[in-house]
Amino acid sequence: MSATAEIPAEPSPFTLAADRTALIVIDMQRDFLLPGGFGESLGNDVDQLARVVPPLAALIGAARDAGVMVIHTREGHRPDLSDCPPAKLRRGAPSKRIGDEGKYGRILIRGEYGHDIVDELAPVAGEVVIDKPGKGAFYATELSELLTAAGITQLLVTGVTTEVCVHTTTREANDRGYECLVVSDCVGSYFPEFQRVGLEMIKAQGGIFGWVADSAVVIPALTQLTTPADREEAR
Ligand code: TIU
Repeated sequence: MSATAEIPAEPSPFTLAADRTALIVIDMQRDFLLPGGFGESLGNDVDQLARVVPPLAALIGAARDAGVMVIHTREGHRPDLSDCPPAKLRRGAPSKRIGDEGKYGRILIRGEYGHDIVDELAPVAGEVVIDKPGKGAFYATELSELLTAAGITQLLVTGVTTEVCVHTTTREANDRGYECLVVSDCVGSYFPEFQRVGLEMIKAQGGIFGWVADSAVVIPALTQLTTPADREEAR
């Protein structure tokens, strides 16, 4: 056990630091993953996202065991839609829009069943859930203050969708000085091509936005880390 662990990531090794890392789980909500939700209302094939759940559940478990902070986000809006820009509401020609009644309650509205996180990845007591009105998790949320207060400088980035909320959040984090490692099998897109290119774009140009590695190498690194209890004992 040690305070850091080396991950064989691309484009270069990533040194994971136990007490400076958070795992961020972006928008693993029923509205994106289940038939009848927002994702499907936009014309997407929601089956594409299901494969993310098992490896992400294992990764979250490893982070919890290592005492690494787990932060969940949910994209959604107030029931009166006052925080939903008209341009977002009007966008495209979907069968249903944000705020409409869907199979799991009003689509992408806070407090509705569909807005919440899928059962398999439900937050446990003490984990932070950030409600965000936009694609990026830093926009109009308390995330920045929370990470600063916790001394976090590195993010393991997971969730959906790769080219939308995962990319936007990773770019926001990169500009704020965070080192981001995107876990390739724990992010998902409705479009296989966007999944492939989205991951390429993170690690291109010497890691222009960050690093990429899959859970098969990130989980063993997490298990090598000392836990907060170990670190307390060593003091
Ligand atoms: N439509 C789509 O791909 N994504 C979103 O609208 N939000 C997130 O990515 N969370």
